[in-house]
Amino acid sequence: MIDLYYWTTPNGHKITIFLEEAEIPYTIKPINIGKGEQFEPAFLKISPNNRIPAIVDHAPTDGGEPISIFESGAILQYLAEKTGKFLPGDVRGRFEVMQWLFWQMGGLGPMLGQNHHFSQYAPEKIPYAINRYVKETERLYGVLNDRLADREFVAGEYSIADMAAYPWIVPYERQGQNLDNFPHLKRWFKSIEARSAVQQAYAKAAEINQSSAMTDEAKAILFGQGRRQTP
Ligand SMILES: N[C@@H](CCC(=O)N[C@@H](CS)C(=O)NCC(=O)O)C(=O)O
Repeated sequence: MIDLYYWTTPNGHKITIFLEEAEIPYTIKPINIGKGEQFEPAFLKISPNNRIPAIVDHAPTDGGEPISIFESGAILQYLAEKTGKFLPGDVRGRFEVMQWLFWQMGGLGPMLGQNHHFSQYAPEKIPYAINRYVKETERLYGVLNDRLADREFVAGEYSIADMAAYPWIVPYERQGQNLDNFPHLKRWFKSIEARSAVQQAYAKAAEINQSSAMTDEAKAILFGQGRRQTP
């Protein structure tokens, strides 16, 4: 059984999408990051970076003690290796997927996250910062659109690279983007949106968190974090 430490954000959705697609049983342990639950000592033992998602696998394939993992890319790779799904076994196919997974983890996620921050949440509207991240989002959308011009999915068959990228495209309007400008990306987006496992994953999110609005309390907790005091 897998415990998923989760909140209803793009990095959280990646993992519910995988678990729904692979049809493996899991228990959601909600970590409400807007209330500061990511700083609880028990969670920090699993996820020392105080970020969701994280998992604990109580039945690892080596038969040993439970394994805990943080960082959504590492979790996707772990689950793919455990189940033998959504990551090819051959070296070429595998690294086709891995390079796009790392592209998402190092580029698409962080840059679009900064876009959200400066476009939606920052107390001051800083035109330079908004423009920088909206343009970078547009550039990254263009890279993905070109990649999808002659293939159905990001890397071979539907894989963990698609599951990592999709949740970050969902808020495209908030990122100042119009999918009509990226027709291949739009076709890919619609095909993933229509998958029943993806719909299940988002339905779970709606059950767990009815309000996606960012409160002032949440902003105070999430933004401007400095070094944590060690106990
Ligand atoms: N690189 C990390 C990023 C995780 C991340 O930024 N999680 C956010 C929600 S999407 C979070 O938990 N934030 C809590 C906080 O900032 O304290 C991953 O992909 O797992």
